[in-house]
Amino acid sequence: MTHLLITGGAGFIGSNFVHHVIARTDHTATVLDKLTYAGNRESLAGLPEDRVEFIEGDIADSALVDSLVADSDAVVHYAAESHNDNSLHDPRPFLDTNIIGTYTLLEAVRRHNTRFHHISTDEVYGDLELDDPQRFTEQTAYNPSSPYSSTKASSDLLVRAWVRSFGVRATISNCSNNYGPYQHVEKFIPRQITNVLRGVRPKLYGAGHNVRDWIHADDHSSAVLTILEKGRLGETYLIGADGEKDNRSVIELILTLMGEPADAYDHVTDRPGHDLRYAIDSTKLREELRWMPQYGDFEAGLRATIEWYRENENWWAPAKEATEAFYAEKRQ
Ligand code: NAD
Ligand code: TDX
Repeated sequence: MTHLLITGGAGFIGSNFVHHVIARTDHTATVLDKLTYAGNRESLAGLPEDRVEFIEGDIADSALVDSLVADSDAVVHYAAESHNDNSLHDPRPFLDTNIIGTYTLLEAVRRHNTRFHHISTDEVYGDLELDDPQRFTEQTAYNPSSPYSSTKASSDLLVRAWVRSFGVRATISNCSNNYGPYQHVEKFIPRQITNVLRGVRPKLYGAGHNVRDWIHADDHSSAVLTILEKGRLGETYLIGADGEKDNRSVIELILTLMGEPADAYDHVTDRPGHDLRYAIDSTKLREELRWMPQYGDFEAGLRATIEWYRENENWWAPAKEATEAFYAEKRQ
């Protein structure tokens, strides 16, 4: 049996991973999470207390991190400031958590020779033209656009350096856009679903031609577990499920699935520096580690996600007002 330290496990993808691991393995887990505005203990409700321990704390707290790493067989590192729009208005927390926090964890796993898996994003590669036949691969050069993605790129480079210079036993994964339960209402899909549930018109940035490569959060979890179990140390694996969709199509599909006219949304001020297109080639992960996504049907996954938000208003309602107040102030 393995004991995992999961950072950011009260956030969207981290909590999905905790549920996935508890359901599919006999591992135990300690979740280390600062409970920022993005963290929610309710996302871990119902998990067995004898298998999941929760610690509220900061990944940049080296004494705390050291003691937790000492008691763990492996660290899976999700904690981050994760929202591009926030990073455009106040970048500082992104440097503190994404760079200094990752550095703090790396120093601890180096001291204790602990297996480390670093969660990252396809945004480190910048963006692609709409008609570019190429997709991102593990060989694509780093070219981040936003404060968020530049701090994630920095954290990836720290991991690579700690592998090469100090022999840290680490792997990295860069995944595309996730959707599914427990995603904060600041993000595109939950923002629009909860707007419709509240009788508010969805908000599309600019013309909405931007393309994102959608993957269900549970497929991200199975990929991370596969890399943790079978990945080659020092390697990077891209995670994606061939889910490219433009934002306009996604907003129109949400409206249609929720019984509203497909054009009942507003165009709002575009995001500065808005990346045009992300697209992942996950051949390495599929061929080398035999991973396959299970949620091939985006429409079915989206319908289930809409149902989840319909049934879990208690989970998202407390964050909705503050999130929309932020967007209203920034006119997005
Ligand atoms: P999220 O914002 O929903 O969750 C982040 C969690 O980290 C929260 O629970 C928060 O409280 C916690 N946290 C923040 N700062 C902390 C600190 N200093 N110490 C301890 N905990 C802290 O983010 P998410 O969307 O679940 O993303 C998780 C990870 O996956 C991030 O590393 C992100 O870069 C990566 N990722 C996200 C996506 C996506 O589509 N959302 C895609 C690819 C990669
Ligand atoms: O109200 C909105 N309207 C809109 O058109 C919002 C919130 C977003 N958008 C657009 C911007 C993007 O093109 O939708 C797309 C998705 O936006 P986000 O949900 O903010 O995600 P994105 O910026 O693509 O980044 C996400 O995927 C990669 C995650 O937030 C990152 O953490 C991850 O690394």
